Amino acid sequence: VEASIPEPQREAWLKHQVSGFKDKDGFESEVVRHVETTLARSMFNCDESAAYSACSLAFRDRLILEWNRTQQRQTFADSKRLYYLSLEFLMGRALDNAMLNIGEKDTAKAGLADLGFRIEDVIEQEHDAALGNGGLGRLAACFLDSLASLNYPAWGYGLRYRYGIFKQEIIDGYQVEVPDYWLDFNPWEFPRHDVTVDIQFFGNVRKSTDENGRTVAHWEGGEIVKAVAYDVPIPGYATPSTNNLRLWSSTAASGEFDFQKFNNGDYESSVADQQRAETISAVLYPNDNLERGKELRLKQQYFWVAASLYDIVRRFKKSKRPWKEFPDQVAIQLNDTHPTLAVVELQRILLDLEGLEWDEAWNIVTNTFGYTNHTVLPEALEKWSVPLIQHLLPRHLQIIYDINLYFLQSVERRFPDERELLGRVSIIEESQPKMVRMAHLAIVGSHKVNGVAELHSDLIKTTIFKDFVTIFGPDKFTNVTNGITPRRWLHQANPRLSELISSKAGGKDFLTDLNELNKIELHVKDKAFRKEWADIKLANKQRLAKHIKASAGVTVDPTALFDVQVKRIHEYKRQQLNIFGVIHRYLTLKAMSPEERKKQQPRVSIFGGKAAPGYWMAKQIIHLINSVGKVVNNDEDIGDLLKVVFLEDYNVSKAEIIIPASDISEHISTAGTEASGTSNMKFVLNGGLIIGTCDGANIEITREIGENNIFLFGNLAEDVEDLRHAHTYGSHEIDPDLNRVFQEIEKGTFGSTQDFAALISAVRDHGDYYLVSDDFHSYIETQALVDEAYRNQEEWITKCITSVARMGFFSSDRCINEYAEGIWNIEPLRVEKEEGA
Ligand code: KOT
Repeated sequence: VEASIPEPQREAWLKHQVSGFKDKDGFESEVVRHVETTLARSMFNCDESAAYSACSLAFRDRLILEWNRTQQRQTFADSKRLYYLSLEFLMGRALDNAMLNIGEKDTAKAGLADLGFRIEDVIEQEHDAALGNGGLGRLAACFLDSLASLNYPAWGYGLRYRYGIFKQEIIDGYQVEVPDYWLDFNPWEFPRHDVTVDIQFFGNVRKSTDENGRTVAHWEGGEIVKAVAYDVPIPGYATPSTNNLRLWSSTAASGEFDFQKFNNGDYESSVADQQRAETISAVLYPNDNLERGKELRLKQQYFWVAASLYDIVRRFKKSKRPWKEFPDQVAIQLNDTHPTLAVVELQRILLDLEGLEWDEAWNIVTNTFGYTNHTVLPEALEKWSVPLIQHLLPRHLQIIYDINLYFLQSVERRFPDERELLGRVSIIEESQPKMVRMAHLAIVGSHKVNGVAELHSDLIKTTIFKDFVTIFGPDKFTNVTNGITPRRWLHQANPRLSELISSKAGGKDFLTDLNELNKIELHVKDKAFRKEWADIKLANKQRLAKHIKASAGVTVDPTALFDVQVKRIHEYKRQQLNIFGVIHRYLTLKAMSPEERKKQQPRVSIFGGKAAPGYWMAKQIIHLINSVGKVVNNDEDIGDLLKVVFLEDYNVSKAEIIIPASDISEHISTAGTEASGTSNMKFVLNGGLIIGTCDGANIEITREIGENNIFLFGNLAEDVEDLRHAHTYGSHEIDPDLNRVFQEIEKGTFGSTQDFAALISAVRDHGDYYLVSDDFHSYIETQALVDEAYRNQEEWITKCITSVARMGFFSSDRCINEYAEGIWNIEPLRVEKEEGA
């Protein structure tokens, strides 16, 4: 690396090499320097917010130096890189993570104390980077952590939204959305005003013939929007490797304003042009598992994909390799179908701009891409109308049609007698208007397609992508079960548990090799260990109880059973089943004598999660939860036996408080609907048990921890179709206990009955698509088993310790290694570990 500096200047450069702070004293001096110079504040009026900024800048300096070295190492090694394309990166806070991954949190803690600050208060100042909706975006963030920690050469590419997922307020029991403007002061990004790409939209296609008689397409006219790169350093844990997340921001192409218009006095319209360009990266679409086909969303997708590919191709071309080596240097992973236009864009670059022949170009394209499917829900499968693509991206539509033509021709040659097959697998749906099926395009354009948990990967092969298995063979389809990073979700969120585990597992190796957790199972009978384990859980519950009091105004008893369901609000995730169950519990308690009540297990039912702003039913569920809480929490007969809490604005940093405090968490989706789920893994890793359906990763969690350590209930995925059919065509008897719950709601016990009518009639009158009634009895019975099991605290703690010990499989490190080996064909770059890291 040093040899890259020209000899005459080398000495000067090396003499002044920057290294960032080295110890507590150095850290303090950097903090003070940043307060006084970078922030231009006097050290005598440095508040917690300034301390956060200065502390972050001190750590950022360390990160960016390692980032530089990592990029140089990768360039010199010239090995294959992975590019992870995701419209969502749900990063949460960066400071705590940077301190822990660099291994200098203790230094910072002591240094901040010297300067008059508590590190917890400083960490609390940071605004979450919430550029995602839920599981899909958080998975991308866990993957970045693992890629860096495992020293893989990898970049993330995304959009720099000015507004992340909205902030949720609960007003009179209803969700209210408030914009999340998070960029006021963001020390974690580096604007690269020199790294820009012009992105074209609209216009038309002219064809010409070149000297070899080959038809060449020229995409002309339309408008140009400029993409500007913002880089976010991603530190690996206990390694100097620091990868890059590049986020694109949109701005008007010709400087600030169109000067022509400006000078003509058309000031307003030149400002409007600027604003229109900036609109592209302005806001994250707040839908989870739902696609609504909005033009601006398609613009976002193309803007981000085109900028990223230009960047990737530019980097590849510097190596002066022949094009056929592109897939040996570049792997691109499509995080769901959102970046599928990348397939078309790369084909366009190779064909129209680089002059390759179709087949040669297509070979390169299909060997480059991998596609991850995250959902089978029909309303989430992306389709774009042909007229919209024609208007926005005329050349891309032609290429999509050509891809489809060659694909269907090959299918027809191999399956000449199956006429319906062509229509089923076509990339174009012959509807009115015609639609482009993005999943079909992603499958045809990739060399591997994977699901995110075993059941899910089986389901896509046997249902939505069945025909493609026939066409491409089973080897193209594979499973990579999701994982989570133990750094954030154990070490950072639950430092005391992490410490206790390291004392019994022979050090911190479990943080980089999660299978090491199994060593703690040997200590399951150790009294002192169990006592400390229980103390930690109680302390985490006390912390959450404080948060509940402060944010929801409800007093809860930290020794009660904490029952948690936090995730996006969605009918398929069945928060309605949970709240109906809570009402059933309330009615049961009410019907008991005071003596009988005394024997019951006290519970706190904790909910959290956002509803998409346009998802009316989800908003009604939130309203019902809050309405039930209002009644139950103020009922003197009930007291501490049951409390119902809805926690406002669930996000990554709140998850870090909530998850370690859970006794039982709910993962109760209708079987076959939740592709994986990842919070289920986080809860178990933090010593909580789960109640769940046989769905997504719950199944593999059961396989790993043993069925005695999980509370499974409900119908199986294989029975769902028949049950739904029976609801529609047979008679649909509602579970009698559930009927009693409905009657109570309809009596007005929880307020205005009108609001909740739709939740009831979805079950009673509209086919109960999510099988709430079918699973109700089994759910209630299983909850009773949970109460019983919790009463035996010794048994319960044994279950918790045993489960944690067996969770090694669910590290995102395992998951990333599977992708690297089976899909990306990339290898880690060896780096010498720094001393003390
Ligand atoms: C789909 C469309 C728009 C936005 C998000 C989605 C989406 C999210 N599709 N699947 N997911 C979730 O992805 C997680 C990570 O793989 C899974 O654990 C979870 O089950 C999916 O619902």
